[in-house]
Amino acid sequence: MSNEIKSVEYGLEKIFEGAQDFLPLLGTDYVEFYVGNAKQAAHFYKTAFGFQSLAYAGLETGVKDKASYVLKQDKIRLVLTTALNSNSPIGEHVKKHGDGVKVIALWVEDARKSYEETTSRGAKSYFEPVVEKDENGEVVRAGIYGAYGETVFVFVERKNYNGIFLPGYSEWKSDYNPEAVGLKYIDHMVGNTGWNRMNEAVKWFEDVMGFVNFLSFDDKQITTEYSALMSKVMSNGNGRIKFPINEPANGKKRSQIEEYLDFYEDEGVQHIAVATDDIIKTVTEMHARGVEFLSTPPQAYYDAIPERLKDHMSKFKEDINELQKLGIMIDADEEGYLLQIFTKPVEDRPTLFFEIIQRMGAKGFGAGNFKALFESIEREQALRGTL
Ligand code: TYF
Ligand code: FE
Repeated sequence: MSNEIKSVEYGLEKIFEGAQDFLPLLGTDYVEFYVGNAKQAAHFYKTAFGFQSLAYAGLETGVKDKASYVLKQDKIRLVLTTALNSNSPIGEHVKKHGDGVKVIALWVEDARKSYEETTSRGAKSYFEPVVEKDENGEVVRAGIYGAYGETVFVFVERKNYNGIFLPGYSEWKSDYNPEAVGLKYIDHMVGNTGWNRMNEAVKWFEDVMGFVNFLSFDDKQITTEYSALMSKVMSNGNGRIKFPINEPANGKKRSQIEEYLDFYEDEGVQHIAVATDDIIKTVTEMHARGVEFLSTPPQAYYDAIPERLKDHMSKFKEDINELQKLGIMIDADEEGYLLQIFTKPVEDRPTLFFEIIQRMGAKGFGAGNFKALFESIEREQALRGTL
């Protein structure tokens, strides 16, 4: 299936040749979750995902209405925030959605300009540029509402800030420091939109953010016996930031996207894909720490791998048996291959989950794995009675 999808047609180099990127992005700065109990969520991400304690803001640091724990692993920063009283927008968010991603923070050279360029193109303001200072320097931030649900984007300009995270946060020194599991950076973050909403979200990314649609999968490509969905991958100018967007499609049974929309009670972030350069080591370690992954694809899936890898087989370093034992999936495109695996949802509501991905040259999203992946998700849906 992956052979049918030609990323070259949408080559970013071509699209951006001569064009001006009005929103240059340096990377993902942090991802902030609104959760019911940030202390316990932080413990989970440290223990199970190997994140390290970085910073804290809450009662002890003079913040009265919320507590935030900041975790770090290589280039990834997660912020887990909870409300400290009942009349908080954070609590409202959790009441409606359960735990989930609220803020996608993007690292920029110029937060004011990012805010002006996007709001002048139609973005709705979340908050105007604010300058935050402490003895370690200055940070400028500004926020806009995003393309789906209540998810927002915050632009972060770090000037020459050399504090631990942001002004207002203290260093979080903990005696409990489980080792990292090899997660390196955020490869992509996927959003689920409602019925017939994907193309509006795509247009928002094009018009407001200057992104391009560099891969598309229709419901004929993404279908199983039971359910279907559509997906378009949006990328920024330098190709570093990618936001795929899904929408449910009609099938015999309930699409996993519909299940998400029903339980999140809104559009929102569906999965965060994090990169590793040793997926076998990372996944073995996460398993040992209690992370639950989707069930392993059937034998026939693994039997077909040498055929799928064809030209890349000579470069293929991993032991297929070892990958199979862990349930890791393999896909290839023109440029190379990739290894990926998906966790079960990390909350009681079947909403947000994680993907662990190792790219060995491939720039795609594992289209060749979609069928096996969605069948695995459907097995979970069946257990929940939500298929
Ligand atoms: O990000 C992607 O496109 C892949 C595949 O509901 C995927 O990780 C697509 C849709 C979905 C789950 C995974
Ligand atoms: Fe993904």
